[in-house]
Amino acid sequence: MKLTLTAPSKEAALPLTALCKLLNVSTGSLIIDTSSTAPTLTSEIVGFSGFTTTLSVRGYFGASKYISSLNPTFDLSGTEVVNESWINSTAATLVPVLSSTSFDAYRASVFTDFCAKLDSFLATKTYLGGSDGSYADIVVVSFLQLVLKKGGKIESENTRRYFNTVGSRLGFPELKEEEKKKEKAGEKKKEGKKGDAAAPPPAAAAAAPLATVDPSSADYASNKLLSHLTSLNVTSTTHSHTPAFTSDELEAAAGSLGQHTKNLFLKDKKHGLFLVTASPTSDTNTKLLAKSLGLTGANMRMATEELLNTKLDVKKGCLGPMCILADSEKEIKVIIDSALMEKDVVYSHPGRNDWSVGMSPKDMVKFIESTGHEAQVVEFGAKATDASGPLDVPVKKSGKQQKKGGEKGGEKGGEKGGEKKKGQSQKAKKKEGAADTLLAIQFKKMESFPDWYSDVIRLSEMISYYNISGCYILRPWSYSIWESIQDWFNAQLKPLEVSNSYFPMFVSKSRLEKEKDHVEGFAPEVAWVTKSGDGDLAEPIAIRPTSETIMYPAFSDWISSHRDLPLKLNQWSNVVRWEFKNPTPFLRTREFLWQEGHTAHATYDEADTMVMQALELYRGVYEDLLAIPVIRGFKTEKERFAGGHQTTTCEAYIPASGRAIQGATSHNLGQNFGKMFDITFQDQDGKTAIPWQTSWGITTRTIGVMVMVHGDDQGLVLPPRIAPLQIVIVPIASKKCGYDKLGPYCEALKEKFAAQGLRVKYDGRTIYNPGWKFNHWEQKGVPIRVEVGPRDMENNQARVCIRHNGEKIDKPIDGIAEFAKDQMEVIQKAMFDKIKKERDDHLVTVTEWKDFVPNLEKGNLILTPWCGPEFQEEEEEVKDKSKAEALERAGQEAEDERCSVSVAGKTLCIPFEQPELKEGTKCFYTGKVAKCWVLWGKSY
Ligand code: 87F
Repeated sequence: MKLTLTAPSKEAALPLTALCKLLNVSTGSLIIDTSSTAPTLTSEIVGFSGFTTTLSVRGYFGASKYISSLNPTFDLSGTEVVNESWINSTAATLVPVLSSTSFDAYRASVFTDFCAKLDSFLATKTYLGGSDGSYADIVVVSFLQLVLKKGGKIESENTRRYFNTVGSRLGFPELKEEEKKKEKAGEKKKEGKKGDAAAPPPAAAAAAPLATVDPSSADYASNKLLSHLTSLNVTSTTHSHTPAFTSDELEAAAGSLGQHTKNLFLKDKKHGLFLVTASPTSDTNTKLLAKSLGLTGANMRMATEELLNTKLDVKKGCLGPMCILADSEKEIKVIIDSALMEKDVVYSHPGRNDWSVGMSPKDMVKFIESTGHEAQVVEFGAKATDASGPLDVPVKKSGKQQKKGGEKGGEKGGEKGGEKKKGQSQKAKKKEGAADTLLAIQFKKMESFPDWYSDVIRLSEMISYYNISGCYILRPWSYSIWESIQDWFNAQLKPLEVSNSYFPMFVSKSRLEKEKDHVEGFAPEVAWVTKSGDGDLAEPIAIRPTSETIMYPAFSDWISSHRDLPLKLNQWSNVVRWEFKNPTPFLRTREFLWQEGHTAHATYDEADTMVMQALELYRGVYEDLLAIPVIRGFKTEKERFAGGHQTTTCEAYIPASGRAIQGATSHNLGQNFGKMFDITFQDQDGKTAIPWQTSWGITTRTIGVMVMVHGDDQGLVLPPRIAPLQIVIVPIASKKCGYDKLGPYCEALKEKFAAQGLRVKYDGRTIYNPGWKFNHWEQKGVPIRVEVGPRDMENNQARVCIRHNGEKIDKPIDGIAEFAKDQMEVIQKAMFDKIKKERDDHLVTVTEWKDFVPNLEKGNLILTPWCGPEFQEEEEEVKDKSKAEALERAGQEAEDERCSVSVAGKTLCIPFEQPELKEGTKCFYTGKVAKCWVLWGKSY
């Protein structure tokens, strides 16, 4: 298809070109008529005549700007002035659909919404704008076509007619009515079943054929369990079939799909509620189950239908593991049959028994864990009737299910309990017993870094997933690290006379947009509150993405004389930045926690001192608390905060990904904000002056960097200074020497450590065996584990195990606490030194372009001579060229625009510590005289 179009400006034409690229159509000739300044567009497109409607401009600009911005390879050198609210509204409708790689339930619901609005608009119109088509129509119909290609469905009549009218002029295939009708008939059939899915099918009802449920259907989108599943980004397929009430009926209706589940909701007076998901062929004898779970005095019974309805929000016959989502009180324990864990795909009901959703058992566990429940894997024997032989007593596979560490079985089960055999490959382990690996980190850091990271933050109990993309729950284990950072930071702020304060989280539109440079480029990330209840707010209000525009009007009120300066405030808060790139817990999240400092001073020099003092605090957080070396420096013109005068930064390095990451920033804002917010003071000579301001911030990203830098294949490794627990004491009980004897010995030991000011815990739980505990605390990164067994007691000693290097040292009780206290500093330093060496080994100097990309590929940080911080275009060229070259070398065409990281080399900073720059040294890229050394790298 070829389009010939005339656009009134380059700005207007480029987004349409972008859209065409996205659609893979040729733009033919593109004539740019820049003499037209009107916000309406004159176009000549094959099959269309000229149009002038506001809507066309709005739809056109909004959609195309967004489409364009999603793909950095589009040439968008011209930037247009557009009404941000158009873009925002487009962002809320079209963008989630267009930016998705799969067309899931969420996208389907957005699309259905969009079509419904469009449909009512088109009830009396053929085109959006006037009597003939316009840009808006092209954009909207192209958009519809894109969604159709992704698997979307146009359900509404007017929209379908409209699509065919405009689409035929654009050469899109017609959307046939027959297919629609067939679809509708199919839907009606299903709807007939929907309301009474739990009622037995009429005896004469013909069996419904197996069919895949369209994720874009309204039924799918409105299913809470499937929506939650979608939010977890797991692969699944849902099938519809005849409602099934028993395993036999299910087998008849959908047996061909593969491995189904039987699900039990059990109640025990003493031990509470259990949701059991097992293979239909497993023996789910409740006595054996109770025994297997180590429950004493248990009498497990089927829970009543009422309990099923109230606790799991599901009707009888429709139960599946996903129903656990309803248990917000977390009172139900989830048990999974280990036989299911060995299957590739497992099917269960998503709350209705005429649907079965298939997913991998790992994803089933992911779902359960995302609801805040632990999935306990238990091995049930096969049913007695099963040909495989007599009934076995269920054996607990994971250590978590072991009852007592000291019992024979417990000792034997040590390895199964989660302790890893050194030198045994993960895969081999996985094969041996899938249930074991459930509680262990399943990925190796250097083999599958993102998966490893996800496992570590969940299994260490730092993060739980949440049902809004980009938002995560910070559990006590991670929040406590944040509190350590806060405590340390607050103590440092005192001598600097910076006071904590708190400002509102909302900001009015006029204030947010007062300083244009400041919001420019950031605008798409601002989240707005537009409604209260059903009503629209008189004016939308933004949720703070940062607080300059919230604090500085108050600064204007408070500052009038030099006596009011310096004003030094800090705030601990949450901020919201609605990112569209892939989120990563801690590193890139839509809401995050931070500290933001804002100060005003009488002189530039005072402000500059403050900037450096704040940066020094950030160095302290990274190097002294988190044991992560950083490089401090200035940002180049291109990378600095546009609203300010100069930006300084702390850059950290993550060896496992070969990427740098900005750790924190401190800005010298100059007088820019003072001018905009009318902040003035009478100086000592009585003259009116504008103060010099600074702002600086560090976020919960710190925690993610720490995990990535120090973690290993066993899980988290915490630097002692911020570890919520520094020592855990684990008793190794035996039949002869049980908890009764070991307990007091361990408690006394605990007191010794506590007296040294160490954060210590005695893990005397009898339901977990030592192997399970070793694994658990290793995953959580506790710096020292102290093991106490019968022999240790006899010899008046204990075994000290160091998490970060695996060393084990037997120490007499006398002096053990002093030793541990010293070890904390030894470990802290060793962890820092190890990472510093690794970082320094990846720090190279490059003076010629040819060496640049090969070093980026090695994951190196690259120091080059550079023509100067002001050469923005050249810097952009290096970025683009290095990306193109790296992709070519890797044999790839383009990067996924949703990906949060790029292969391009970016400037990280102009390090404060500059090596000598010999006279006559040339810039490695432009060949001009070099003015400084610049640090480059791939970054987050
Ligand atoms: C996103 C949306 C709107 C960053 C944003 O670095 C505005 C912004 O101004 C924005 N993302 N920024 C820059 C923040 C500057 C500055 N603020 C105080 C800091 C440290 C803490």
